[in-house]
Amino acid sequence: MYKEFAEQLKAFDTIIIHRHKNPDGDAIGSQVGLKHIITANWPEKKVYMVGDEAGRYAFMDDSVMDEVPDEAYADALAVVLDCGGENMVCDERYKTAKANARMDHHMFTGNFTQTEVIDSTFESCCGILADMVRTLGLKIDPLGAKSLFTGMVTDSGRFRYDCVNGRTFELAAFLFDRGEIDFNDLYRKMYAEDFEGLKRRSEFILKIQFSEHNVAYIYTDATEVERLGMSTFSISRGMVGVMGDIRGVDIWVNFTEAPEGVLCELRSSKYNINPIAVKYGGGGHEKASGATVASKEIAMQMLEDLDKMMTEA
Ligand SMILES: [Mn+2]
Repeated sequence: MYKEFAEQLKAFDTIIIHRHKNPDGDAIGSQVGLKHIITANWPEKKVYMVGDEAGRYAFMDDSVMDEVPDEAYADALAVVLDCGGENMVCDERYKTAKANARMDHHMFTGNFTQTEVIDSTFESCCGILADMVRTLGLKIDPLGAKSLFTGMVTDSGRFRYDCVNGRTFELAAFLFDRGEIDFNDLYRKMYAEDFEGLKRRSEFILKIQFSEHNVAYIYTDATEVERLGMSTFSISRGMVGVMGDIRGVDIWVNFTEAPEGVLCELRSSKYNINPIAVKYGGGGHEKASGATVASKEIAMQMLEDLDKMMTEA
């Protein structure tokens, strides 16, 4: 499967790299990483990266996106990375490219490009790219290796989640030997927080509630969202983690009222909460999933379902 993907890369002079919107470390890492894999192996090719800005991952080298005119797609290969759903792609023009391809590690829910490498046994898309480089004996430059390494770290929760196995460490070592990676510097950039952010997190910690069987949850209504002056995404995705290390809590969920509905971020350290996200029209991974529901009532039903999981466990 790597061969077919690499053949596509070889066949095109222009390659435009996409990934999911609201990028995380894996999205930016795989995007920058693939760019540097391509330029290391085929320096004559034109490679572009498109999408919304890198945000808190702007510290990553070479993570500034390119402005790409529509015409550029006519003869190009568009690659979509780290993206499990069509509606999540950062720039829809991948559909207008001469050919398109996708590499991803989210649960497979259907093809939406022509050539697809999907493997949900990997912790990150960066891990799949690293495996491709190693398997096919491709070249990678130090910046590319560092980018992939960064994405592996962020998507594996610093090598902590279930999907981490011997292969993860082999590939991390493979990248480490080829990158110029200063752990301390990198981890500091990833995990250090502004004091303002720290204070904000403490506000959310004080909002934590518990269901009857110890599912932790936070509910932020629209009035509070406005008062906080934060984006609903940064509340929903950014604050779910404050519940992550509470002793005795195996499932936690962050509810945030947004114009499109109540955003639900579900997490577990032990159980597969994905079917519950799917039941409410969402998706994701076994222990990290999300959904958007129409009302607080439905969100509370979801909480009941999660609570029920705890009694069955
Ligand atoms: Mn990912």
